Amino acid sequence: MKITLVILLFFFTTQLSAQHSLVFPEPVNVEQTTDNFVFNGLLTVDNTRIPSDLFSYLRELFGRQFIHLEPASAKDDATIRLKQVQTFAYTEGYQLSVTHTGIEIQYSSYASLCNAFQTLNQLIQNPKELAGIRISDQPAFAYRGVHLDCSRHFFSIGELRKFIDQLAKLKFNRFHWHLTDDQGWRIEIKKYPKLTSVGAWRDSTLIGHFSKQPAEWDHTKYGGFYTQEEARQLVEYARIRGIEIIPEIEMPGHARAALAAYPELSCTEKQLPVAGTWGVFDDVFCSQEKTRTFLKDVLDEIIELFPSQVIHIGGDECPKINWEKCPKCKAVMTQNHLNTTHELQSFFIQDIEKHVNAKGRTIIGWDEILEGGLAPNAQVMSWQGMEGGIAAAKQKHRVVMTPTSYCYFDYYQSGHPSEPLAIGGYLPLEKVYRFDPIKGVEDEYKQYILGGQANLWTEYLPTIQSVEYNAFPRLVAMAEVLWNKSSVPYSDFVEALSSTYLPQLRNDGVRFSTSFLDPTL
Ligand code: TNX
Repeated sequence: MKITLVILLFFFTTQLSAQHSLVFPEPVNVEQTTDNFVFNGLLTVDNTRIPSDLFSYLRELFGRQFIHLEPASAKDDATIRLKQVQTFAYTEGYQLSVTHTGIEIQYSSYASLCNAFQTLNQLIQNPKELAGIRISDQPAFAYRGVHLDCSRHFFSIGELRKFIDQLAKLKFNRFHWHLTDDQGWRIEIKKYPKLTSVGAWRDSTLIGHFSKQPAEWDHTKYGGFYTQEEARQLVEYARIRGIEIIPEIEMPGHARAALAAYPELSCTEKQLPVAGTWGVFDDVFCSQEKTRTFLKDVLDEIIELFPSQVIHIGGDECPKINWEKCPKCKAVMTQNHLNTTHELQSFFIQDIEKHVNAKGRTIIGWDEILEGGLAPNAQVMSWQGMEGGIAAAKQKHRVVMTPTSYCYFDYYQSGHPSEPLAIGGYLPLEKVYRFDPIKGVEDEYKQYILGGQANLWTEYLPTIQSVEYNAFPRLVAMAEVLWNKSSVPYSDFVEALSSTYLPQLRNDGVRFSTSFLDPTL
């Protein structure tokens, strides 16, 4: 009898803890109570504790749920009571409780306050009553990122704002903005105006016309760019929502758009167009000093625009074939006693790093920056697998894990024949949910793994709707991985996703895939 009771109790408690709450990503500790708070569509808060731009955002966020968030007339009668504390081990953690007397939030920082309000917003199911609850929460990883390639296809600032709103809801805290690549340079640089007057535009004959016959091809221009003012405003927009934007300027590879604008920066100095097809191209930035000076000038303007501690300098997929044949590169090698073009790549990145470090910032690059020796303070974004990241962590470099097998959201999410054409690969929702950014990392090096990131490369994602379709719901799974290491069983996550989160996405006008619901795919 006793044993049955224990088994029953065990079953009951694990069942309870297995369920996913209303909040995505699932908070670390959730205790449901029956001490409900009854109210009437109006929540009041001491807004002197909330920066005014955050308060305006929160009013708009809650307004979408038909909740009026108002400043409390007197501090003591606020229905949301805020208390700043210094005791949380993690700066982003918070505590939130709902009782019949109202809502109490304990927070420690701006990020923590944002996270608490995102949680509260998701708890609201009806504008008259909030179920009693006690939450104490903190993220598993400090870096929770999403990358979007705005070179292969261009997305307007309005579209990016809507996207960032969705990232904020899921408590992502980094937006990696891929601004340059072979097929388009997307950020205004005052010193080099041709980067955008020439480099932001390509002939759309081949790409963008997948479904057309050659006879139907036109030669219209495709492209666009962000002005510095627009970039500044987006940085601010994201900051208010607790998200830091990390800009990426690709070097020495993926440079065809820049070289179309300034051919003298390549080894051959040949005038080539902005790339009009996908892939990896042999024409890259020459390693000569003139080119490195150009890139330093570009980075100076980028550093002015983006306050992020890290600046992404690309570093991936740089064929060395032109460097091998280039007298200017040969001279750099001789002068600096370099034996191989891999060492030359390392020299190139280290030279750029010195410049960025002198401005008080840190570089981050794709894992090819390990080749020929890692720059002394560089952080590594490990994409080809976990190995690059593990090797970098062993050298005590900070790492963001973003292996293709778990993090490439340009891959197919199901095998259904109606899936839109993708770059290849197969990454279903469940696999994302099973991602572990510290798998295979020895205990003493785990501290160097900052977190993980989902990457949205857009060769095959021509519109923001197609980006959304590939992003959701896989981003919800990634948020769970990075916030709570997927603490809830997958089947419970999926159930809650369908009943609770997908309706919210629908409500927000965000496209998403439901292919995960079909177990045969
Ligand atoms: C590899 S990941 C790339 C990108 C492509 C992507 C397509 C990385 C650093 N480079 O240039 O868009 O694959 O999946």
